[in-house]
Amino acid sequence: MSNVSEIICAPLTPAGFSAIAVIRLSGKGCIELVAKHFSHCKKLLSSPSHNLIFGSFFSETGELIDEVLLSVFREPHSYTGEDVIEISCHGNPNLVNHILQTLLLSCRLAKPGEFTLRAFLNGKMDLSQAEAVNDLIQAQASKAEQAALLQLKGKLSQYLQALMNRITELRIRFELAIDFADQDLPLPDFNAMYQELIDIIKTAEELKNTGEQGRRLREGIKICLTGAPNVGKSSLFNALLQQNRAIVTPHPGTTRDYLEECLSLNGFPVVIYDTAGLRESPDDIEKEGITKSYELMQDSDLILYLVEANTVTNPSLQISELLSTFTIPPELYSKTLAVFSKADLLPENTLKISDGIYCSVITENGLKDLTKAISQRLILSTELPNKPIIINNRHLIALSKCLQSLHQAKQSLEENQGYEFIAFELISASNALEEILGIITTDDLLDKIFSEFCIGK
Ligand SMILES: Nc1nc2c(ncn2[C@@H]2O[C@H](COP(=O)(O)OP(=O)(O)O)[C@@H](O)[C@H]2O)c(=O)[nH]1
Ligand SMILES: [Mg+2]
Repeated sequence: MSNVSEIICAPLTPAGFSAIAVIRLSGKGCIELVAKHFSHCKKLLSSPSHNLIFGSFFSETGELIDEVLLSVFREPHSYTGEDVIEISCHGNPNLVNHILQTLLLSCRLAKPGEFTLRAFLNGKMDLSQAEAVNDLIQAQASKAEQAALLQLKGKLSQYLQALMNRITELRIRFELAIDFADQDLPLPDFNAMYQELIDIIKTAEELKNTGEQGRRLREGIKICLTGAPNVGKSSLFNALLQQNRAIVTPHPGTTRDYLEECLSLNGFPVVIYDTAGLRESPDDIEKEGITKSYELMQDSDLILYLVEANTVTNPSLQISELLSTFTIPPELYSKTLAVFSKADLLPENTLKISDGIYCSVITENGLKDLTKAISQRLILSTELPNKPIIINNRHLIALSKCLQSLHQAKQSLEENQGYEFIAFELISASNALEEILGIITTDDLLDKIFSEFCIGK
């Protein structure tokens, strides 16, 4: 772990030309360090926290580099909890570099996530909130941002803290029961304690069940377009993305490798795959592509199976009957949505399969119905519940560990094992939750978490 007393420095804004760029320094002495290069040195040194000062920034040799605006934050009222100073300069990468090089003569470059690591170490936020900072920056769609923001604001922390308190209180009651048994005192109300344990398990399980929604927010919902060659998969892929991404031709077998793109649906991040059409092919590359198509289908949350609308001649056919004619393994039926493509080629007044989704990329008819059907099928509600969602895989693993211990405690109680076993399991359950909040951590874990951050955060 790095030395927390060192001054660290990094640009907060991406490299490139922009109106302004911001460089942040954190650590005891950082304000004095900048003052050595600043025109209004005295004003800066006596500046209160949360103050802005305009002036000139000079190099080590006294050469004017830029006019800058300094934002001063005094410990503990800063992002990191230490003295922090942010230099807003003009957004020219050469200027930024020159200022940075000047500063780096007296301090060092911050590692990825190091500002947030310090915020965590200085108690400005717990570990789950620190991780939410990164999730928020990397969120791919509005719902993922909302979930990360809730976590950053401490919604998950409060929920876990409350759960931890309940587990601790229950453990203390069991520990007291051990003493009571020794001293021949009247026994506590075990029924109530059992009921409380069941309730705790239920609360932990409810949180764990949000993990699937969390995974979708983190990784994106995977939707795979499939069907025979030439049914219009690539055309639909482009229409959903609203860009000409995939090559479309009248020749079957055009798409041999798969394509992958992201879009946002109802605020949920979606990864959509255009795949090679399913057929017996003599072409090795196409065969390989078809194998890949099957793998992607297994891995997807939803399969859109395209069938050309005018090839379906029996309108009284049930969708379920139709599914059995698709060239996909039966275990995938439950996550498959049949889509009737090229609906514009149907003669007028053709009878259609009831509740079949018919669409055309030429007239764009039915495309809205298709996205609506996808949302319904995946239960992409427009509102997220006002409850925390587990979006982080590390948290999900720790929560599973907690639940395992809680279930073990329940079993011990049902089997009338000693209360010390139950107390032991309850301690393990709290420890698992403490791991999420970072009350229990190791340097390795912190290094791993914060190395995934970008520089300057
Ligand atoms: N009339 C009509 N033609 C379409 C539609 N969608 C695709 N096509 C045509 O069908 C052919 C095959 O399309 P493509 O998207 O490459 O099919 P893929 O092989 O399944 O990816 C192309 O000539 C497209 O222009 C549609 O909605 N209506
Ligand atoms: Mg194609």
